[in-house]
Amino acid sequence: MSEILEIVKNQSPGEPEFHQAVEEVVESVKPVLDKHPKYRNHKILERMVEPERLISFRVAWLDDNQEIQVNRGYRVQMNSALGPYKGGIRFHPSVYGGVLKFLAFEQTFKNALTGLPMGGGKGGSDFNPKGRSDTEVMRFCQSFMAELARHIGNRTDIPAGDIGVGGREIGFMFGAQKKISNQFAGVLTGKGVGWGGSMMRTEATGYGLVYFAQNMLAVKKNSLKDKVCIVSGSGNVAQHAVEKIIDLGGKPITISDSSGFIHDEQGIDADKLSFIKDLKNNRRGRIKEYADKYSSASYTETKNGDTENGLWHIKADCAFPCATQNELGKKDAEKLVGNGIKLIGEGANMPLTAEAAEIVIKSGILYSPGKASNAGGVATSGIEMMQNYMGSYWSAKEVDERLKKIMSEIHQNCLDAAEAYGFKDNYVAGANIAGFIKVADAMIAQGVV
Ligand code: NDP
Ligand code: 2IT
Repeated sequence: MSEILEIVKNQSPGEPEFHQAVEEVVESVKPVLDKHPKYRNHKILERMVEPERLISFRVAWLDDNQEIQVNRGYRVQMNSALGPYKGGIRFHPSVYGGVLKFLAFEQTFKNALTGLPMGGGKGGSDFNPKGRSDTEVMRFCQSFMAELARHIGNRTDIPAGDIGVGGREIGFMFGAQKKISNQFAGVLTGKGVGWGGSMMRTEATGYGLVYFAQNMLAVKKNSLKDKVCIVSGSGNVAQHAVEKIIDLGGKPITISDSSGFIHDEQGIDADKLSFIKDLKNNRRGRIKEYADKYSSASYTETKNGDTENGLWHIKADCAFPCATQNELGKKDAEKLVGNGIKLIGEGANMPLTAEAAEIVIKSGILYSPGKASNAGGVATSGIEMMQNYMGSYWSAKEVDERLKKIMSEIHQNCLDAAEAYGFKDNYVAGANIAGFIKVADAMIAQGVV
Protein backbone atom coordinates (compact mmCIF):
# COMPACT_ATOMS: atom_id res chain seq x y z
CA MET A 1 0.00 0.00 0.00
CA SER A 2 1.26 3.49 -0.77
CA GLU A 3 2.33 5.70 2.12
CA ILE A 4 -0.39 8.24 1.37
CA LEU A 5 -3.10 5.63 1.40
CA GLU A 6 -1.82 4.34 4.71
CA ILE A 7 -1.99 7.84 6.19
CA VAL A 8 -5.51 8.31 4.88
CA LYS A 9 -6.70 4.95 6.20
CA ASN A 10 -5.22 5.69 9.62
CA GLN A 11 -6.52 9.24 9.83
CA SER A 12 -9.94 8.56 8.28
CA PRO A 13 -10.88 5.02 9.27
CA GLY A 14 -14.25 3.64 8.21
CA GLU A 15 -14.50 5.84 5.11
CA PRO A 16 -14.13 3.33 2.24
CA GLU A 17 -15.43 5.67 -0.49
CA PHE A 18 -12.82 8.28 0.42
CA HIS A 19 -10.06 5.64 0.47
CA GLN A 20 -11.21 4.40 -2.96
CA ALA A 21 -11.12 7.88 -4.51
CA VAL A 22 -7.69 8.63 -3.04
CA GLU A 23 -6.21 5.29 -4.12
CA GLU A 24 -7.20 5.86 -7.73
CA VAL A 25 -5.57 9.29 -7.83
CA VAL A 26 -2.42 8.12 -6.02
CA GLU A 27 -1.91 5.34 -8.58
CA SER A 28 -2.39 7.71 -11.52
CA VAL A 29 -0.04 10.44 -10.33
CA LYS A 30 2.86 8.19 -9.33
CA PRO A 31 4.81 8.81 -12.58
CA VAL A 32 4.22 12.56 -12.16
CA LEU A 33 5.75 12.48 -8.67
CA ASP A 34 8.64 10.35 -9.91
CA LYS A 35 9.39 12.80 -12.70
CA HIS A 36 8.91 15.97 -10.63
CA PRO A 37 10.27 15.54 -7.07
CA LYS A 38 8.91 19.00 -6.11
CA TYR A 39 5.46 17.50 -5.62
CA ARG A 40 6.81 15.07 -3.03
CA ASN A 41 9.05 17.70 -1.43
CA HIS A 42 6.09 20.03 -1.02
CA LYS A 43 3.97 17.18 0.42
CA ILE A 44 1.24 17.97 -2.09
CA LEU A 45 -0.66 14.70 -1.81
CA GLU A 46 -0.44 14.74 1.99
CA ARG A 47 -2.00 18.19 1.94
CA MET A 48 -4.59 17.41 -0.74
CA VAL A 49 -6.12 14.52 1.21
CA GLU A 50 -6.66 16.67 4.30
CA PRO A 51 -9.75 18.95 3.92
CA GLU A 52 -8.95 22.61 4.54
CA ARG A 53 -12.05 22.74 6.71
CA LEU A 54 -14.68 20.19 7.70
CA ILE A 55 -17.91 21.55 9.11
CA SER A 56 -20.52 19.37 10.77
CA PHE A 57 -23.67 20.70 12.40
CA ARG A 58 -27.07 19.83 13.85
CA VAL A 59 -30.14 20.46 11.70
CA ALA A 60 -33.28 20.48 13.85
CA TRP A 61 -36.64 21.04 12.18
CA LEU A 62 -40.36 20.50 12.67
CA ASP A 63 -42.20 17.96 10.49
CA ASP A 64 -45.85 18.38 9.44
CA ASN A 65 -47.01 16.65 12.65
CA GLN A 66 -45.14 19.28 14.66
CA GLU A 67 -42.67 16.65 15.77
CA ILE A 68 -39.01 17.64 16.11
CA GLN A 69 -36.64 15.91 13.68
CA VAL A 70 -32.85 16.01 13.95
CA ASN A 71 -30.42 15.47 11.06
CA ARG A 72 -26.74 16.09 10.58
CA GLY A 73 -25.47 18.67 8.08
CA TYR A 74 -21.97 18.96 6.61
CA ARG A 75 -19.78 21.06 4.38
CA VAL A 76 -16.36 19.77 3.35
CA GLN A 77 -14.19 22.69 2.18
CA MET A 78 -11.52 20.60 0.52
CA ASN A 79 -9.19 22.79 -1.49
CA SER A 80 -9.18 26.49 -2.39
CA ALA A 81 -5.96 26.67 -4.42
CA LEU A 82 -7.76 27.51 -7.67
CA GLY A 83 -10.70 29.55 -6.39
CA PRO A 84 -13.51 29.61 -3.85
CA TYR A 85 -14.79 26.20 -2.74
CA LYS A 86 -17.36 24.96 -5.23
CA GLY A 87 -19.48 21.83 -5.27
CA GLY A 88 -22.89 20.37 -4.72
CA ILE A 89 -25.05 19.52 -1.73
CA ARG A 90 -26.46 16.01 -1.36
CA PHE A 91 -29.53 15.04 0.67
CA HIS A 92 -29.64 11.26 1.02
CA PRO A 93 -29.79 8.89 4.02
CA SER A 94 -26.42 7.39 2.99
CA VAL A 95 -24.61 10.74 3.48
CA TYR A 96 -21.85 10.81 6.10
CA GLY A 97 -18.42 12.45 6.31
CA GLY A 98 -16.69 9.76 4.22
CA VAL A 99 -19.03 10.09 1.24
CA LEU A 100 -18.72 13.87 1.26
CA LYS A 101 -14.92 13.72 1.57
CA PHE A 102 -14.71 11.44 -1.47
CA LEU A 103 -17.00 13.77 -3.39
CA ALA A 104 -15.11 16.92 -2.34
CA PHE A 105 -11.79 15.28 -3.23
CA GLU A 106 -13.06 14.33 -6.71
CA GLN A 107 -14.59 17.78 -7.11
CA THR A 108 -11.21 19.45 -6.62
CA PHE A 109 -9.76 17.65 -9.66
CA LYS A 110 -12.95 18.02 -11.68
CA ASN A 111 -13.13 21.75 -11.11
CA ALA A 112 -9.47 22.10 -12.08
CA LEU A 113 -10.24 20.29 -15.35
CA THR A 114 -12.95 22.81 -16.29
CA GLY A 115 -10.27 25.51 -16.54
CA LEU A 116 -12.44 27.85 -14.45
CA PRO A 117 -11.35 29.46 -11.16
CA MET A 118 -13.05 27.09 -8.73
CA GLY A 119 -11.73 25.17 -5.71
CA GLY A 120 -13.36 21.96 -4.47
CA GLY A 121 -16.04 21.38 -1.86
CA LYS A 122 -19.11 19.29 -1.13
CA GLY A 123 -21.84 19.27 1.46
CA GLY A 124 -25.06 17.63 2.41
CA SER A 125 -27.12 15.85 4.99
CA ASP A 126 -28.47 12.43 5.87
CA PHE A 127 -31.95 13.97 5.46
CA ASN A 128 -34.19 11.83 3.24
CA PRO A 129 -36.49 14.03 1.13
CA LYS A 130 -38.46 10.99 -0.11
CA GLY A 131 -42.05 11.08 1.13
CA ARG A 132 -41.62 14.52 2.68
CA SER A 133 -44.03 17.34 1.81
CA ASP A 134 -42.85 20.55 0.14
CA THR A 135 -43.29 22.42 3.43
CA GLU A 136 -41.20 19.86 5.31
CA VAL A 137 -38.46 20.14 2.69
CA MET A 138 -38.64 23.93 3.00
CA ARG A 139 -38.32 23.89 6.78
CA PHE A 140 -35.43 21.45 6.56
CA CYS A 141 -33.65 23.63 3.97
CA GLN A 142 -34.16 26.74 6.10
CA SER A 143 -32.73 25.09 9.19
CA PHE A 144 -29.82 23.65 7.19
CA MET A 145 -29.05 27.09 5.76
CA ALA A 146 -29.38 28.82 9.15
CA GLU A 147 -26.03 27.23 9.99
CA LEU A 148 -24.43 26.81 6.55
CA ALA A 149 -24.92 30.51 5.72
CA ARG A 150 -22.13 31.59 8.05
CA HIS A 151 -19.61 29.43 6.17
CA ILE A 152 -20.40 30.32 2.52
CA GLY A 153 -20.30 33.38 0.30
CA ASN A 154 -19.95 34.23 -3.38
CA ARG A 155 -16.16 34.60 -3.01
CA THR A 156 -15.84 31.92 -0.31
CA ASP A 157 -17.90 28.84 -1.05
CA ILE A 158 -20.68 28.41 -3.61
CA PRO A 159 -22.83 25.27 -3.15
CA ALA A 160 -25.12 23.76 -5.81
CA GLY A 161 -27.30 20.66 -6.28
CA ASP A 162 -26.52 16.95 -6.25
CA ILE A 163 -28.55 13.84 -5.33
CA GLY A 164 -31.79 14.90 -3.64
CA VAL A 165 -31.08 18.58 -4.23
CA GLY A 166 -32.68 20.10 -7.33
CA GLY A 167 -34.42 23.34 -8.26
CA ARG A 168 -36.91 23.14 -5.37
CA GLU A 169 -34.24 22.73 -2.68
CA ILE A 170 -31.90 25.33 -4.21
CA GLY A 171 -34.82 27.79 -4.21
CA PHE A 172 -35.57 27.22 -0.53
CA MET A 173 -31.89 27.40 0.45
CA PHE A 174 -31.32 30.54 -1.63
CA GLY A 175 -34.34 32.24 -0.05
CA ALA A 176 -33.08 31.43 3.44
CA GLN A 177 -29.51 32.52 2.66
CA LYS A 178 -30.71 35.79 1.11
CA LYS A 179 -32.79 36.59 4.19
CA ILE A 180 -29.93 35.83 6.60
CA SER A 181 -27.30 37.79 4.65
CA ASN A 182 -29.58 40.60 3.45
CA GLN A 183 -27.88 40.31 0.05
CA PHE A 184 -28.99 38.98 -3.33
CA ALA A 185 -25.68 37.44 -4.35
CA GLY A 186 -24.78 34.33 -6.32
CA VAL A 187 -24.06 32.22 -3.26
CA LEU A 188 -25.65 29.11 -4.76
CA THR A 189 -25.76 27.92 -8.37
CA GLY A 190 -28.56 26.04 -10.07
CA LYS A 191 -30.91 28.92 -9.27
CA GLY A 192 -34.09 29.35 -11.28
CA VAL A 193 -33.72 31.02 -14.66
CA GLY A 194 -35.17 34.48 -14.05
CA TRP A 195 -33.76 34.95 -10.55
CA GLY A 196 -30.04 34.55 -11.06
CA GLY A 197 -29.84 31.10 -12.62
CA SER A 198 -28.05 30.35 -15.86
CA MET A 199 -29.74 28.97 -18.93
CA MET A 200 -28.72 25.34 -19.44
CA ARG A 201 -27.50 24.66 -15.87
CA THR A 202 -30.26 22.08 -15.41
CA GLU A 203 -29.31 20.29 -18.62
CA ALA A 204 -25.55 20.78 -18.38
CA THR A 205 -24.33 17.63 -16.60
CA GLY A 206 -26.23 15.18 -18.80
CA TYR A 207 -25.59 17.12 -22.01
CA GLY A 208 -21.91 17.53 -21.14
CA LEU A 209 -21.61 13.80 -20.49
CA VAL A 210 -22.94 13.00 -23.93
CA TYR A 211 -20.74 15.68 -25.57
CA PHE A 212 -17.77 14.02 -23.89
CA ALA A 213 -18.87 10.62 -25.25
CA GLN A 214 -19.20 12.19 -28.69
CA ASN A 215 -15.60 13.40 -28.42
CA MET A 216 -14.36 9.94 -27.41
CA LEU A 217 -16.23 8.25 -30.25
CA ALA A 218 -14.97 10.82 -32.77
CA VAL A 219 -11.38 9.76 -32.00
CA LYS A 220 -12.40 6.30 -33.23
CA LYS A 221 -14.15 7.85 -36.26
CA ASN A 222 -17.45 6.82 -34.74
CA SER A 223 -20.55 8.65 -33.44
CA LEU A 224 -23.64 8.20 -31.28
CA LYS A 225 -25.91 7.80 -34.28
CA ASP A 226 -27.97 4.59 -33.92
CA LYS A 227 -26.04 3.52 -30.83
CA VAL A 228 -28.09 1.56 -28.30
CA CYS A 229 -27.48 3.14 -24.89
CA ILE A 230 -28.13 1.85 -21.38
CA VAL A 231 -28.53 4.56 -18.75
CA SER A 232 -29.03 4.22 -15.00
CA GLY A 233 -30.73 6.71 -12.71
CA SER A 234 -33.73 8.86 -13.59
CA GLY A 235 -32.78 12.12 -11.91
CA ASN A 236 -31.24 15.28 -13.27
CA VAL A 237 -28.18 13.72 -14.89
CA ALA A 238 -29.91 10.65 -16.36
CA GLN A 239 -32.83 12.64 -17.79
CA HIS A 240 -30.60 15.05 -19.67
CA ALA A 241 -28.19 12.35 -20.81
CA VAL A 242 -31.19 10.55 -22.34
CA GLU A 243 -32.38 13.83 -23.89
CA LYS A 244 -29.03 14.49 -25.59
CA ILE A 245 -28.62 10.86 -26.71
CA ILE A 246 -32.01 11.12 -28.46
CA ASP A 247 -31.00 14.49 -29.92
CA LEU A 248 -27.83 12.99 -31.44
CA GLY A 249 -29.62 10.01 -32.98
CA GLY A 250 -28.84 7.37 -30.34
CA LYS A 251 -31.34 4.98 -28.79
CA PRO A 252 -31.60 4.96 -24.98
CA ILE A 253 -33.35 1.80 -23.78
CA THR A 254 -33.07 1.83 -19.97
CA ILE A 255 -33.54 4.11 -16.99
CA SER A 256 -33.72 3.27 -13.28
CA ASP A 257 -34.27 4.42 -9.73
CA SER A 258 -33.27 2.92 -6.39
CA SER A 259 -36.21 0.47 -6.57
CA GLY A 260 -35.59 -0.99 -10.05
CA PHE A 261 -35.05 -0.39 -13.75
CA ILE A 262 -37.13 -0.31 -16.93
CA HIS A 263 -36.03 -1.79 -20.25
CA ASP A 264 -37.81 -0.37 -23.28
CA GLU A 265 -36.65 -2.22 -26.37
CA GLN A 266 -38.35 0.28 -28.67
CA GLY A 267 -36.27 3.05 -27.11
CA ILE A 268 -37.12 6.02 -24.92
CA ASP A 269 -38.26 8.86 -27.21
CA ALA A 270 -38.97 12.53 -26.47
CA ASP A 271 -42.58 11.86 -25.42
CA LYS A 272 -41.60 9.07 -23.07
CA LEU A 273 -38.88 11.30 -21.62
CA SER A 274 -41.49 14.00 -20.91
CA PHE A 275 -43.43 11.37 -18.98
CA ILE A 276 -40.28 10.48 -16.98
CA LYS A 277 -39.59 14.15 -16.20
CA ASP A 278 -43.14 14.72 -14.97
CA LEU A 279 -43.08 11.47 -12.98
CA LYS A 280 -39.76 12.19 -11.29
CA ASN A 281 -39.66 15.99 -11.03
CA ASN A 282 -43.31 16.88 -10.37
CA ARG A 283 -45.08 13.79 -9.06
CA ARG A 284 -41.96 12.35 -7.40
CA GLY A 285 -43.14 8.82 -8.26
CA ARG A 286 -41.34 5.53 -8.89
CA ILE A 287 -39.91 4.50 -12.28
CA LYS A 288 -42.05 1.36 -12.23
CA GLU A 289 -44.94 3.54 -13.45
CA TYR A 290 -43.17 3.81 -16.82
CA ALA A 291 -43.72 0.09 -17.45
CA ASP A 292 -47.36 0.41 -16.34
CA LYS A 293 -47.85 3.11 -18.98
CA TYR A 294 -45.77 1.78 -21.89
CA SER A 295 -46.31 -1.85 -22.91
CA SER A 296 -43.00 -1.84 -24.83
CA ALA A 297 -41.17 -1.74 -21.47
CA SER A 298 -40.46 -4.31 -18.79
CA TYR A 299 -39.71 -3.52 -15.15
CA THR A 300 -37.21 -5.34 -12.97
CA GLU A 301 -37.08 -4.71 -9.24
CA THR A 302 -33.64 -4.40 -7.66
CA LYS A 303 -32.73 -4.98 -4.07
CA ASN A 304 -31.27 -2.06 -2.15
CA GLY A 305 -27.51 -1.93 -2.60
CA ASP A 306 -27.51 -4.56 -5.36
CA THR A 307 -24.81 -3.63 -7.87
CA GLU A 308 -25.45 -6.63 -10.10
CA ASN A 309 -29.03 -5.81 -10.75
CA GLY A 310 -29.15 -6.81 -14.39
CA LEU A 311 -29.35 -3.37 -16.00
CA TRP A 312 -25.71 -3.62 -17.01
CA HIS A 313 -26.30 -7.13 -18.35
CA ILE A 314 -28.40 -5.85 -21.25
CA LYS A 315 -26.54 -5.83 -24.56
CA ALA A 316 -25.81 -2.33 -25.83
CA ASP A 317 -23.20 -0.10 -27.49
CA CYS A 318 -22.76 2.55 -24.80
CA ALA A 319 -23.36 2.60 -21.04
CA PHE A 320 -23.96 5.72 -18.93
CA PRO A 321 -24.13 5.11 -15.16
CA CYS A 322 -25.92 8.22 -13.83
CA ALA A 323 -27.24 7.22 -10.38
CA THR A 324 -24.69 6.91 -7.58
CA GLN A 325 -21.27 5.69 -6.40
CA ASN A 326 -20.32 2.02 -6.76
CA GLU A 327 -23.50 1.16 -8.64
CA LEU A 328 -21.61 -0.93 -11.22
CA GLY A 329 -19.61 -3.85 -9.82
CA LYS A 330 -17.13 -6.47 -10.99
CA LYS A 331 -19.66 -8.87 -12.51
CA ASP A 332 -21.41 -6.00 -14.27
CA ALA A 333 -18.11 -4.87 -15.77
CA GLU A 334 -17.30 -8.39 -16.94
CA LYS A 335 -20.73 -8.66 -18.51
CA LEU A 336 -20.47 -5.28 -20.24
CA VAL A 337 -17.05 -6.08 -21.67
CA GLY A 338 -18.16 -9.60 -22.65
CA ASN A 339 -21.18 -8.15 -24.45
CA GLY A 340 -18.92 -5.94 -26.54
CA ILE A 341 -19.79 -2.55 -25.04
CA LYS A 342 -17.93 0.20 -26.92
CA LEU A 343 -18.03 3.00 -24.38
CA ILE A 344 -18.72 3.66 -20.70
CA GLY A 345 -19.26 7.31 -19.77
CA GLU A 346 -19.64 8.11 -16.07
CA GLY A 347 -22.40 10.62 -15.33
CA ALA A 348 -22.43 9.82 -11.62
CA ASN A 349 -19.42 10.36 -9.35
CA MET A 350 -17.38 7.14 -9.02
CA PRO A 351 -20.18 4.79 -10.18
CA LEU A 352 -17.74 1.95 -10.89
CA THR A 353 -16.21 -0.01 -8.03
CA ALA A 354 -12.40 -0.15 -8.10
CA GLU A 355 -12.56 -3.76 -9.33
CA ALA A 356 -15.01 -2.87 -12.09
CA ALA A 357 -12.87 0.08 -13.21
CA GLU A 358 -9.80 -2.15 -13.40
CA ILE A 359 -11.59 -4.65 -15.66
CA VAL A 360 -12.86 -1.89 -17.93
CA ILE A 361 -9.48 -0.15 -18.19
CA LYS A 362 -7.73 -3.45 -19.01
CA SER A 363 -10.28 -4.17 -21.75
CA GLY A 364 -9.22 -0.98 -23.56
CA ILE A 365 -12.76 0.19 -24.36
CA LEU A 366 -13.54 3.90 -24.27
CA TYR A 367 -14.06 4.78 -20.60
CA SER A 368 -14.39 8.25 -19.08
CA PRO A 369 -14.27 8.95 -15.33
CA GLY A 370 -16.97 11.14 -13.79
CA LYS A 371 -14.51 13.85 -12.83
CA ALA A 372 -13.99 14.47 -16.54
CA SER A 373 -17.26 13.50 -18.21
CA ASN A 374 -19.71 14.93 -15.65
CA ALA A 375 -17.76 18.20 -15.29
CA GLY A 376 -20.23 20.02 -17.56
CA GLY A 377 -22.51 20.59 -14.57
CA VAL A 378 -20.01 22.41 -12.42
CA ALA A 379 -18.55 24.16 -15.48
CA THR A 380 -21.97 25.64 -16.16
CA SER A 381 -22.20 26.55 -12.48
CA GLY A 382 -18.95 28.46 -13.09
CA ILE A 383 -20.66 30.14 -16.05
CA GLU A 384 -23.61 31.01 -13.76
CA MET A 385 -21.15 32.59 -11.30
CA MET A 386 -19.61 34.70 -14.09
CA GLN A 387 -23.06 35.97 -15.10
CA ASN A 388 -23.91 36.76 -11.46
CA TYR A 389 -20.64 38.70 -11.00
CA MET A 390 -21.37 40.69 -14.16
CA GLY A 391 -25.06 41.08 -13.40
CA SER A 392 -26.18 39.86 -16.82
CA TYR A 393 -27.44 36.77 -18.63
CA TRP A 394 -26.31 34.79 -21.64
CA SER A 395 -28.59 32.94 -24.06
CA ALA A 396 -29.03 29.16 -23.98
CA LYS A 397 -27.19 28.94 -27.30
CA GLU A 398 -24.22 30.87 -25.93
CA VAL A 399 -24.00 28.75 -22.77
CA ASP A 400 -24.36 25.52 -24.76
CA GLU A 401 -21.50 26.57 -27.06
CA ARG A 402 -19.27 27.27 -24.03
CA LEU A 403 -20.25 23.92 -22.52
CA LYS A 404 -19.36 22.05 -25.73
CA LYS A 405 -16.02 23.83 -25.92
CA ILE A 406 -15.19 23.09 -22.27
CA MET A 407 -16.07 19.39 -22.67
CA SER A 408 -13.94 19.11 -25.78
CA GLU A 409 -11.00 20.82 -24.04
CA ILE A 410 -11.28 18.51 -21.03
CA HIS A 411 -11.35 15.53 -23.39
CA GLN A 412 -8.18 16.68 -25.15
CA ASN A 413 -6.39 17.56 -21.89
CA CYS A 414 -7.12 14.07 -20.53
CA LEU A 415 -5.70 12.43 -23.64
CA ASP A 416 -2.60 14.66 -23.65
CA ALA A 417 -1.84 14.19 -19.94
CA ALA A 418 -2.33 10.42 -20.20
CA GLU A 419 0.02 10.15 -23.15
CA ALA A 420 2.67 12.37 -21.54
CA TYR A 421 2.94 10.03 -18.53
CA GLY A 422 2.73 6.63 -20.22
CA PHE A 423 -1.00 5.98 -19.92
CA LYS A 424 -1.98 6.44 -23.57
CA ASP A 425 -5.79 6.48 -24.13
CA ASN A 426 -6.46 6.04 -20.39
CA TYR A 427 -8.91 8.84 -19.56
CA VAL A 428 -8.92 7.97 -15.85
CA ALA A 429 -5.19 8.52 -15.48
CA GLY A 430 -5.31 11.54 -17.81
CA ALA A 431 -8.04 13.29 -15.78
CA ASN A 432 -6.25 12.64 -12.49
CA ILE A 433 -2.90 13.85 -13.81
CA ALA A 434 -4.19 16.98 -15.56
CA GLY A 435 -6.25 17.97 -12.51
CA PHE A 436 -3.46 17.17 -10.08
CA ILE A 437 -0.79 19.24 -11.84
CA LYS A 438 -3.01 22.31 -12.01
CA VAL A 439 -3.94 22.21 -8.32
CA ALA A 440 -0.44 21.17 -7.18
CA ASP A 441 1.31 24.02 -9.00
CA ALA A 442 -1.10 26.54 -7.47
CA MET A 443 -0.50 25.07 -4.00
CA ILE A 444 3.26 25.34 -4.39
CA ALA A 445 2.99 28.95 -5.60
CA GLN A 446 0.79 29.87 -2.62
CA GLY A 447 3.17 28.51 -0.01
CA VAL A 448 2.54 26.34 3.02
CA VAL A 449 -0.94 27.43 4.13
P1 NDP B 1 -30.95 13.04 -8.56
O1 NDP B 1 -31.30 13.09 -7.14
O2 NDP B 1 -31.61 13.98 -9.50
O3 NDP B 1 -31.15 11.57 -9.13
C1 NDP B 1 -30.49 10.49 -8.56
C2 NDP B 1 -30.94 9.21 -9.24
O4 NDP B 1 -30.11 8.14 -8.81
C3 NDP B 1 -32.36 8.82 -8.88
O5 NDP B 1 -32.92 8.14 -9.95
C4 NDP B 1 -32.16 7.93 -7.66
O6 NDP B 1 -33.21 7.01 -7.44
C5 NDP B 1 -30.88 7.20 -8.06
N1 NDP B 1 -30.16 6.81 -6.85
C6 NDP B 1 -29.68 7.63 -5.88
N2 NDP B 1 -29.08 6.94 -4.91
C7 NDP B 1 -29.18 5.66 -5.26
C8 NDP B 1 -28.75 4.46 -4.68
N3 NDP B 1 -28.11 4.45 -3.50
N4 NDP B 1 -29.01 3.30 -5.35
C9 NDP B 1 -29.66 3.32 -6.54
N5 NDP B 1 -30.09 4.43 -7.14
C10 NDP B 1 -29.86 5.58 -6.52
O7 NDP B 1 -29.37 13.24 -8.62
P2 NDP B 1 -28.45 13.67 -9.85
O8 NDP B 1 -29.01 13.16 -11.13
O9 NDP B 1 -28.18 15.11 -9.73
O10 NDP B 1 -27.10 12.92 -9.51
C11 NDP B 1 -26.79 11.61 -10.01
C12 NDP B 1 -25.29 11.40 -9.94
O11 NDP B 1 -24.62 12.37 -10.74
C13 NDP B 1 -24.65 11.51 -8.55
O12 NDP B 1 -23.56 10.63 -8.47
C14 NDP B 1 -24.15 12.95 -8.53
O13 NDP B 1 -23.11 13.10 -7.60
C15 NDP B 1 -23.66 13.07 -9.95
N6 NDP B 1 -23.53 14.44 -10.46
C16 NDP B 1 -24.56 15.33 -10.44
C17 NDP B 1 -24.40 16.59 -10.97
C18 NDP B 1 -25.50 17.56 -11.07
O14 NDP B 1 -25.31 18.63 -11.67
N7 NDP B 1 -26.69 17.29 -10.53
C19 NDP B 1 -23.09 17.02 -11.51
C20 NDP B 1 -22.08 15.98 -11.56
C21 NDP B 1 -22.32 14.76 -11.03
P3 NDP B 1 -34.40 7.38 -6.43
O15 NDP B 1 -35.29 8.30 -7.18
O16 NDP B 1 -35.02 6.08 -6.08
O17 NDP B 1 -33.75 8.03 -5.25
O1 2IT C 1 -20.75 16.61 -8.61
C1 2IT C 1 -20.89 17.72 -9.14
O2 2IT C 1 -20.06 18.18 -9.93
C2 2IT C 1 -22.09 18.49 -8.81
N1 2IT C 1 -22.96 18.00 -8.07
C3 2IT C 1 -22.28 19.88 -9.34
C4 2IT C 1 -21.50 20.87 -8.53
C5 2IT C 1 -21.74 22.31 -8.86
O3 2IT C 1 -21.21 23.14 -8.10
O4 2IT C 1 -22.41 22.64 -9.84
